[in-house]
Amino acid sequence: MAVETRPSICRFCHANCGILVDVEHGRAVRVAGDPDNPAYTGFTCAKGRQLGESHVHPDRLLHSQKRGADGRFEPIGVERAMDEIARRIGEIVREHGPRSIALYPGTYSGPHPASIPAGVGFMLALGSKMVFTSAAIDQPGKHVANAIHGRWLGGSHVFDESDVWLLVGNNPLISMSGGIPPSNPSRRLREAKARGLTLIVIDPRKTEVARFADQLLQPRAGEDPSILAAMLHVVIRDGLHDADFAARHVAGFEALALAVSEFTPEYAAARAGLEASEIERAARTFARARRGCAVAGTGPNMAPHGNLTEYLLLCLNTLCGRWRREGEAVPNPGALLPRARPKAQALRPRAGWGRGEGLRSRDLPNSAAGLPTGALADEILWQGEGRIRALICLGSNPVAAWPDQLKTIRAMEALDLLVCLDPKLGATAKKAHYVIAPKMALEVPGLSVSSEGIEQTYVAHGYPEPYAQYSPAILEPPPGSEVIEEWEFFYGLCRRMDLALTAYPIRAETGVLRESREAFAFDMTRKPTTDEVYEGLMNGSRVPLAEVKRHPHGHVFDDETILVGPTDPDCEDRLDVGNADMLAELEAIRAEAWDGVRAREASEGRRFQLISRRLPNVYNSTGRDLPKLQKGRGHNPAYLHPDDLEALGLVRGDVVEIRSNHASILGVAEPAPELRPGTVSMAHCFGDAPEHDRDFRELGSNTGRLVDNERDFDPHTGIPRMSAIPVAIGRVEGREPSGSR
Ligand SMILES: Nc1nc2c(c(=O)[nH]1)N[C@H]1C(S)=C(S)[C@@H](COP(=O)(O)OP(=O)(O)OC[C@H]3O[C@@H](n4cnc5c(=O)[nH]c(N)nc54)[C@H](O)[C@@H]3O)O[C@H]1N2
Ligand SMILES: Nc1nc2c(c(=O)[nH]1)N[C@H]1C(S)=C(S)[C@@H](COP(=O)(O)OP(=O)(O)OC[C@H]3O[C@@H](n4cnc5c(=O)[nH]c(N)nc54)[C@H](O)[C@@H]3O)O[C@H]1N2
Ligand code: SF4
Ligand SMILES: [Mo]
Repeated sequence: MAVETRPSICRFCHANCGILVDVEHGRAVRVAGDPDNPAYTGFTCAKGRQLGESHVHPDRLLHSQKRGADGRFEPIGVERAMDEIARRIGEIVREHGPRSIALYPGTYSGPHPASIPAGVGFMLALGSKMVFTSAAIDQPGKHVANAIHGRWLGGSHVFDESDVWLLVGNNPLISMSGGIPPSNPSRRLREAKARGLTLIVIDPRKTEVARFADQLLQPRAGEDPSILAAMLHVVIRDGLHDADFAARHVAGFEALALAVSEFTPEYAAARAGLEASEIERAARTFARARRGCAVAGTGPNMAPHGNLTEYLLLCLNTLCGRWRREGEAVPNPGALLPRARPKAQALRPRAGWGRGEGLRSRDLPNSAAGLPTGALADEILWQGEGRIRALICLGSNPVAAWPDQLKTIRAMEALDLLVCLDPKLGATAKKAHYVIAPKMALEVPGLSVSSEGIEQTYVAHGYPEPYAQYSPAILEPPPGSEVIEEWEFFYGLCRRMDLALTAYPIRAETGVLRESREAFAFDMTRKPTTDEVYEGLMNGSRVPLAEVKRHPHGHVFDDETILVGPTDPDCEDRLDVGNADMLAELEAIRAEAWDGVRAREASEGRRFQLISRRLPNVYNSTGRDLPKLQKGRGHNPAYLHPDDLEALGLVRGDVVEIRSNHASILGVAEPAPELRPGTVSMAHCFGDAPEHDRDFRELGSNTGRLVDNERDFDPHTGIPRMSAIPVAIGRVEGREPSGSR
């Protein structure tokens, strides 16, 4: 049979790269970048090139599974699985109320546009608000900060037009996140540098993106609030802020100025292990540029005070006026997003937390980042009325990803019903009562809408042009398999439970003001096709889906220029840079006896900081089992500075014990001269349950196990300290390590 080459969208990660797939005998035998794609221009990464392999992986589930009383899995027809699951959910709801059912959409709910809308629609139809997302253990500070700072309805400056960019703890060349557009970030960065862009990076590790930095600050982890407060101190002290903008659109300036007045560059530098001149220079460079944004990533959001870090970054952007003004064109008038209706005005702040029903555990509130996923294990293990008894994992893997892995495992085992929609029997799915085998990316129609829509939740993210792509399904599922799409599962449950399924559009937290979309009611009498569902979900898009479909290689729909309109004459809304809670948190940081805390940590042996990172060839817990990606290395190395290795008497490949005040894991030492000494940098979502600990060389170790979710957590979002964790590092010698104790 001839090889047929078909354009499509990669969905190994969230970046939606335009690809060309060679299909032969119904298999994707080769995946390459699509040079005819106008936004991605031929880019792919190693993971994307293995997308085809992932579909035919020997461990892929071709049938849904049910775990029997003996703990073994047997295949089950998916219709029967849905019958049984719907019945069980019905029983639990009748006995304990809808609140006892929770949904956790994770990483692989993103690539399929109908997945989350249907999952959340099912929960709403059921009457349960217990939807927990990975956003609350990712960058929850972004959501909280956006809410309490307020939204600028004209949108922000974007990367492609900027002359300065500040990255705080993110690595867009690997993660495809951080405001450098996900469409070929390395090309965009090279072009921007050639144009004269100044890149400033604040990261304890000289990352892939930091190699391009004009200024790299390599601080101690966890000191971002002090560093950013000191940058604001410099900006205000030297009068580098946009005073006209502040006078017209900003509230709280005096309070912020007072709060940062004690954060001198000298003070912050002492805390962060930097030179004061580095902070001075970064602040001046950032403020003196004309256009650009400051953006943080997962590192500082997982370190303590993530909300404050994100808030101070918004304050910096706002004081420097990095928002689009009247008469400027918006970069993306809308493709699959609705048409932009931008205005040069603020939309006043909203509550950052305390919104609606919270948790029993520790009285944690609901926040702008949603319910506190970092505490969901506690809510499942809760003794008493209102406990969560059933959990649906939608493309997610709690045992790999949640803080405090051992508690997470206890929680999964305590559930009356655990259902995973997952193509693998991974660390969590192994604990499930039912695993629903899903279709995979190339078997499902694709849309580039998640990369476009991210501007509505993360400042300065998304596409810098009205780009969109649609791909039909280009593969049939493997012969003999019975796999379904995630939305079909929720639709199937609704049909069985006599519920009407409606998908609601997400509410924009930031980004350009746009026309609205309508809720989409699924036809419950005749099952729609996926294309019909997409059509319904994309209602109100500026470019009709039918038009997007006419461009199989993707297209930039730059037929319309939309300018930011004037401020409404009666607009009194302001962006708030003086939020009292945030400034009180900052004051508390200033009052900390930080050197005493460090001396105590050191006296107890915890002289290192464990920091988070991402590896190029895995996507959270996915990709570890693809031989061409791992090339024989299945573990997540414990990266340490060579000086630290020497001081510890270690060489590459030695086994170390990494101990927090909560637990310990084993790691394989690897030298990394790009690290700030005193840090250990290790990727998450590796390892498995304790019975596999001895296989740490093949499976890696789970850094989440070191996290205590109850001792050191954010009171508003519940995210525990997942980076900048004080740890002891010790050499393991004289015995064959047996794993974590
Ligand atoms: N210590 C520590 N913990 C962390 C982090 C950290 O940096 N450090 N990072 C956090 C972050 S940012 C996130 S987002 C979370 C991630 O948290 P999760 O989303 O819970 O974890 P993943 O490992 O991404 O889970 C994805 C699951 O989807 C399955 N899957 C793969 N392909 C498909 C598919 O096509 N369809 C379906 N339905 N499923 C599929 C995979 O097998 C896997 O089980 O982890 C968080 N946890
Ligand atoms: N290849 C690949 N791509 C991915 C993923 C993956 O697993 N693999 N995961 C995806 C997911 S779920 C997400 S959320 C995004 C995340 O995207 P990013 O936020 O860009 O994630 P990282 O690449 O881990 O970058 C975090 C950086 O923070 C630094 N850091 C750690 N602690 C601190 C601190 O306290 N302060 C400062 N200033 N820096 C600190 C680390 O050294 C690291 O370089 O990536 C996505 N893309
Ligand atoms: S960056 Fe993400 S979307 Fe692009 S090729 Fe790699 S895995 Fe696929
Ligand atoms: Mo994430």
